[in-house]
Amino acid sequence: MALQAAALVPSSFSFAKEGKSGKDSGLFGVSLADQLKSDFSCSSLKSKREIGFRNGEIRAETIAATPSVTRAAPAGKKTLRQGTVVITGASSGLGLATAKALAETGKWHVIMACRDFLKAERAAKSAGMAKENYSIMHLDLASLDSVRQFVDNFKRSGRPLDVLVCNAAVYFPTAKEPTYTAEGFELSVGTNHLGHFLLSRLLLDELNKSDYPSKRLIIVGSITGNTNTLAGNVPPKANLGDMRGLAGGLNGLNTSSMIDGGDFDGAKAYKDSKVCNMLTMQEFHRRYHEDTGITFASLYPGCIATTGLFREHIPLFRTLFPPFQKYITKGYVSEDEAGKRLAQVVSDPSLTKSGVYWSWNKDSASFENQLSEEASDPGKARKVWELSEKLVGLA
Ligand code: NDP
Ligand code: PMR
Repeated sequence: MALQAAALVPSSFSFAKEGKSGKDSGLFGVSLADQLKSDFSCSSLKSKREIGFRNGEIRAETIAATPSVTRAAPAGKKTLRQGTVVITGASSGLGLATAKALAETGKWHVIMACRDFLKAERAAKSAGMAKENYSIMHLDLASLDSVRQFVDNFKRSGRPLDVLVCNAAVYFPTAKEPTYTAEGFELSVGTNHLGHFLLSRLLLDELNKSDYPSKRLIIVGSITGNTNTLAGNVPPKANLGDMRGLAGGLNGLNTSSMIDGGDFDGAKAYKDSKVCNMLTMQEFHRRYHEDTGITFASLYPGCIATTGLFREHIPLFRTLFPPFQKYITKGYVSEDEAGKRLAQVVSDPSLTKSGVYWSWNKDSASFENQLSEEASDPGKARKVWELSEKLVGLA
């Protein structure tokens, strides 16, 4: 049993107070049960669209249908056309479950933006998604060329962009050494943050052009990047520091592979990338919400302990993590349920508020959650934005 527990407890784990201010300080003065309760209750581009199909998109439907009216609307109301949503990393886990939830309403055409066509096609089929409700387009977030190619292909597809969901992620908890993206950025921050940063910047004008009643950009965050929670206090904790590593390009050569300039730690790199995701969402909101009306949102969908995210973890962890989350922390959520939650953030008419980090309580009701001090720091958000712009070639 000791061995089993050890698989879940990082060697440096302790509940020692960290001298954090305000929001963080309540954490250690309460029982685990109390903490668990709160954790769960806790310029537009003018380029014309080229109509027609080019390589890069596998159409699941036989006819390239123009998004269509799907339902008879109540008299006097305009009928709503089928929305188009791009979901990155829709070949498994949360992305797939969200794609399924949206596709089966018939109101959405899901573009599954995936690095592995075949896997995505098999996943869509086994999820029972109807051919006319999805397409697959190639996207490898670990290559900025691939991101740019995806954006070109998308524009050529002639589809409008109504919602973009930045969902894909990688997690390397046991890696001793960093690995890198095509451009030489540490792979987890490079994929989870920088790839999505470029993608969403390049697609912003497509979103802006959409005539859909509620256009949205959603970047998936997580509790583990938020140090105002128990989960976010499991070492190694997220911490961007002064971002000297990010400023240097995270290449592990003349600079650290870690954002804060420290030694490589795969688990920390993932959590740091999630902080970047949540900060980026807020910076988008500050810069663009008022002018564009686009809703920018992030979320923690719950602990989906069974997904491929943990594929690089030791087998013992993968065995114990689901029951630990189900029965001990009670933070567990199934892939289906998590997919419904993210689908809500995509399409629920009541979730249009911008700049929000959504979470769900035990009854699966959504609420606006509080981000940690670091993950809500406007100065850090601006700095992440400006440094990232340079790294991806936008500034
Ligand atoms: P999965 O591993 O099941 O899904 C991740 C997806 O990202 C896969 O489809 C994967 O593709 C894709 N992906 C990875 N690298 C790339 C790349 N270079 N280019 C394109 N796609 C890529 O994990 P989850 O479903 O758990 O994770 C989805 C999101 O949910 C992540 O943002 C994660 O941070 C977040 N999250 C997850 C939680 C959990 O408990 N699982 C909790 C909180 C947040 P492929 O299939 O080819 O590997
Ligand atoms: Mg965590 C409220 C308790 C809670 C929640 C909701 C999570 C979610 N975790 C909680 C508590 C704990 N975890 C505790 C007390 C421990 C020490 C035993 C613990 C350990 C732990 C590990 C080793 N937890 C983990 C790991 C991982 O490797 C996962 C991770 O950090 O991935 C980055 C993880 C997670 N815990 C979560 C969630 C959602 C994760 C998954 C990853 C994510 O944020 O996307």
